[in-house]
Amino acid sequence: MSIPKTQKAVIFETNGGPLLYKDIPVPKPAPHELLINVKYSGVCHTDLHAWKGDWPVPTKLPLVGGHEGAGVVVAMGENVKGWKIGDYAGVKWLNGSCLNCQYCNHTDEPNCDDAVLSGYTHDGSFQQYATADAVQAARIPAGTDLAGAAPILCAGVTVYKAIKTSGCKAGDWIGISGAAGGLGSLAVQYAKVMGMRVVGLDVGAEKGEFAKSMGAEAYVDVKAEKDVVAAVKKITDGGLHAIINVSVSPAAMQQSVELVRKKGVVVLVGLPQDASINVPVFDSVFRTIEVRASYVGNRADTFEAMDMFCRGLVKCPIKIVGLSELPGVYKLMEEGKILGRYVLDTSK
Ligand code: 8ID
Ligand code: ZN
Repeated sequence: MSIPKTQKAVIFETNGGPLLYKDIPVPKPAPHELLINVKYSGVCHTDLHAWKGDWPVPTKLPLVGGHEGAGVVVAMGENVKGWKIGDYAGVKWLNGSCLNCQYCNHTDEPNCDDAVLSGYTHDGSFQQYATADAVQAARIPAGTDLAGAAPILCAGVTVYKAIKTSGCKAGDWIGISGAAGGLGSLAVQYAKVMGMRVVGLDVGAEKGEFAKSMGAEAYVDVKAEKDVVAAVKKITDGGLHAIINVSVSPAAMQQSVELVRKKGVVVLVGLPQDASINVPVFDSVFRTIEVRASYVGNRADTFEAMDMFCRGLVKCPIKIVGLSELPGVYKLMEEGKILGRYVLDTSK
């Protein structure tokens, strides 16, 4: 397999600065890394946060973003075991960890102090050739539709794990706040497959139609509905058993505390800039509610989420555009105009 010396990528030199579509060198895999010819990459809202510099953890600069890259292994470092050239592989958010600390030992590798993050501290999948730690790279079965599989690598894994974190059981009511977005559209489907009854929450009627087409049993338009709490309580006969917050709205996250019933669980996933929520102590004790956080997933979560996709239990609602069109995708995302996930074709 011939590997070129240069490739197309989208790179930025300062947070919020120009997104340059240009030729850059093809990276060389370190001894523990794969070189993956990325065919498709999903665009996650995290990539937009990273470009804008929204979070207190700094990005590497210059940076190639992207962490939902699906492609083919074309080379590997001398220490790599268990992969072969031609295997399908995925670049995901977690791109290496120490594998030796208390968190790694308990398979909480995303919490490792030395975690390497694709499209954040390590150049990611908005390029034609990306390097990925061979331990953390996702395995994608041969013959899988790579464009369709790309969003599973972050959005799918993250929401699958978040639903498990919620402790919801089959038959329970689960709310998905941000139901029509990249994470939300998959969360609705995974929750349904796992037997839960889903209430989607998002902004506008079009997003409601979309969330219902993904499997939501009910939908609450948070902008049109005057009393969101009452509406959710009515649908669910007293409140949600849990709610997964995948919106980018601090107000929605705050309100989610009121949407769960007694003993309910609020799961924080979306990461709006500078957000915090206030949980009144009396109310939380008296109603015995819990606020939990969920951060991507580990290798087992990745395997399980991908397996459910490959068995056709969930589908990624994608729109494919060229890699060079990333700035336009960020604009639509910022304006809240995306249904599901945009996926970039790296050949264009
Ligand atoms: O591991 C993690 N915790 C993790 C992993 C991946 C992504 C966290 N994230 C974070 C991202 O960084 C981002 O902050 O999850 C958030 C959502 O990512 P996304 O799904 O990729 O974003 P999107 O496609 O833009 O979807 C957001 C949805 O939220 C809706 C929007 O309409 C959109 O459908 N929304 C908004 I903005 N305000 C809302 C509100 N007030 C709302 N929905 C309900 N109520
Ligand atoms: Zn992501």
